[in-house]
Amino acid sequence: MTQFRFAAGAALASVVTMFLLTASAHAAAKDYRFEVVKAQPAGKNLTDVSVKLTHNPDDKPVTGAVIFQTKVDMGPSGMGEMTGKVTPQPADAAGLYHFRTETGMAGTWALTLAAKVQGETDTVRGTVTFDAK
Ligand SMILES: [Cu+2]
Repeated sequence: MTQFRFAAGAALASVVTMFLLTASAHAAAKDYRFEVVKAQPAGKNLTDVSVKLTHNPDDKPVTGAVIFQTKVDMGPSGMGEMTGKVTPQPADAAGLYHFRTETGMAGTWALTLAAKVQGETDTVRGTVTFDAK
């Protein structure tokens, strides 16, 4: 009986460990936020959007993240199926990430980003909104 209890306890402990590892990995991705710092018209149907990535626990800007997925759509205006084009521009040392967006109509658009952050196993994802003129 003692041996059985020990085995059950060990199994439970490993389940708890797995759960904690999973929970902390998910918490890591939520420790970040994307914010629009500037959205500037850059010609017909073009808007230059600058986004700041911040690590919430210490409120510090994140530099050197690799943005590997981008998308713009008109979801915030009730037209989620309407998409545009995003061209990432070089990031700067201050932790600002720049994108040129090409949008087919004026209104509020969503920019969705997926990033790899140094030291973070989880992908960091976020969506920001901006106005296209
Ligand atoms: Cu639209």
